[in-house]
Amino acid sequence: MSGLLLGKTALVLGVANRWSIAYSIASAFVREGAQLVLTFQGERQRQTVEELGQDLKAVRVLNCDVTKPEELTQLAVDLKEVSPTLDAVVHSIAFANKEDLTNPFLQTGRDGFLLAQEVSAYSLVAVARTLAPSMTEGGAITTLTYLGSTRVIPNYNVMGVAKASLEACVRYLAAELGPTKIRVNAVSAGPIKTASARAVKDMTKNMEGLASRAPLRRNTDPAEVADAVVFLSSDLGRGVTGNTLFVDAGYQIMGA
Ligand code: NAD
Ligand code: IMJ
Repeated sequence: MSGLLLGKTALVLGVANRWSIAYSIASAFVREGAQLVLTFQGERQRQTVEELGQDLKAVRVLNCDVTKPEELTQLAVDLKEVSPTLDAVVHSIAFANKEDLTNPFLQTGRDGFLLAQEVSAYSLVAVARTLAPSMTEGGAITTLTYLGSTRVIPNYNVMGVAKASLEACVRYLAAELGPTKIRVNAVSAGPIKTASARAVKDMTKNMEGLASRAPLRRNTDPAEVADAVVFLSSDLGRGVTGNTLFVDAGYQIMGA
């Protein structure tokens, strides 16, 4: 441990299981000395995330469905009990209806479009508005995005549009929160086999092709995504805000 986050309190939203990118981030945060708080999405996830929280030595595990304003308000109240100030927030949350990730994009209905935007993009704004007042010493808000925001990736569809929106939210939030020394960034991860990616058709085959074309000739390890989030959340990242940092073995630079 090098203690990059010693003395800092960090909130990580989006741990569902051991394979979640948020779990790798939480684990790296603890390694670097942060006091960790986790959230789970509704009672169905409570037991699993509480157990993971114990393994990680999280100081608190709290309920928060980001589509419920009252749960966000309560989260801010409960966090105050843990620590008077909050230093780092990680938003590792996305959702779209399964059919909108398989049907042609043209068939995306209004409800599915709005659901993807609400959970995957607007929730960052809601989280920032609710928690920024607790970040009295400044701090960092970091979210997770994917290349499908700027390139057409088969089946990513409505999620690609939501990620484009998320990345724009990062820039507008960074501009407004900068004066209070709160930085806002996104990390764009290469494909990782999590619950949110396993359902994708031909994922294993696509990841093999991708590894063969990426400059580093391999896929993305969640631990290296986590270390990038540590960097952004630590004092080392003090000059970086409003950015999207690619942690994808270099894949996104390639033209062919
Ligand atoms: P995951 O399924 O482990 O995590 C997604 C999380 O979103 C879950 O914990 C789920 O509970 C949470 N969530 C969904 N709706 C919610 C709501 N209403 N309220 C609160 N939480 C809610 O999958 P993951 O791959 O770890 O995804 C985390 C983030 O990383 C997502 O934003 C995803 O788009 C992004 N990402 C994933 C990959 C990949 O290949 N796995 C690549 C780039 C970016
Ligand atoms: C998701 C769909 C299509 C292609 C995809 C992905 N590729 C990758 C992902 C190529 C890497 C994973 N990803 C980056 C995501 O952001 C996933 C989001 C997601 C996944 C699901 C699956 C189950 C479900 N709803 C989802 N909502 C969002 O019901």
